[in-house]
Amino acid sequence: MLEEIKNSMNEQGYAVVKNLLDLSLIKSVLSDVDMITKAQYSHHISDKEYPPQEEMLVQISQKDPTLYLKTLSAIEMLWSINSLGSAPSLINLSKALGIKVPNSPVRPAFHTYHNKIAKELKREKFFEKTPLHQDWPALRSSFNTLVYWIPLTRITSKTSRVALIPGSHKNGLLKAKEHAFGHTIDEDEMNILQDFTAPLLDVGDVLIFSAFTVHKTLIPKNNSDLRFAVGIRHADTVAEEFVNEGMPRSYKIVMDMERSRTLKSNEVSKIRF
Ligand SMILES: O=C(O)CCC(=O)C(=O)O
Ligand SMILES: [Fe+2]
Repeated sequence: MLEEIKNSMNEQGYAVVKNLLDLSLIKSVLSDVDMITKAQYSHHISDKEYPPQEEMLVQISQKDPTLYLKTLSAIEMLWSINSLGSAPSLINLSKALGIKVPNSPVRPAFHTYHNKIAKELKREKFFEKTPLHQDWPALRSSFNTLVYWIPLTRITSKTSRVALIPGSHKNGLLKAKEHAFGHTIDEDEMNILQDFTAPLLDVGDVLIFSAFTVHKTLIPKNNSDLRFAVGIRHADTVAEEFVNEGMPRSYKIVMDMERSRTLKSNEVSKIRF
């Protein structure tokens, strides 16, 4: 099993690992996501009744695409999402694949796709799906950095999902240009690119790929599902190339001083444990 995963990672730059995650971890994320969605909906849209979750998220995006993106960002702060990334099954697999001291070079990402939400995001010039890219330029972490793409909903042939180019990790870092997403692979490099593969996954399965594997979001025709996935990265803290650079961080933490200034002191004292 491990040999198969290693071979696939070395040759194809990706591997599908069946039943890697405990379903209770995923249920706990979904339950938190549900509570967050309801809190945003009842406060910003209507406190009469809750429509199905998909409808609540569509309405939030229609009211204000930025509010929708803030909702995703709040979801990315969840401990339940962090628990997926630090699950012993993932940590042990990373170690078995050569990551000696695993770290998280970036916070977990909550990836969603829904046709109607995509339309609202496009309207405001936000990116609604990822273009062709490698993850490594946004991380600049160890060369053996692993990307775990963890579906929280079943991925069928009709679901939006990750499409990868097998073996593309072997070309190392490709030239990229700027894009609303951050960066995208330069058209000049396209001639080395061949066929895509877009694995189908059950909840509990994990798609793992090299941070150099070229991939993008694939949207099948007639897609109408709401898809949730979590993106986790494991990098090696003691990799030579990272130690050589003095272990830099690629993301800066900037405190929003404006928020702190506008807090009303009488609201703070209500707290009871
Ligand atoms: O979920 C997606 O559509 C894109 C995911 C992705 O690019 C990633 O996990 O690195
Ligand atoms: Fe990516």
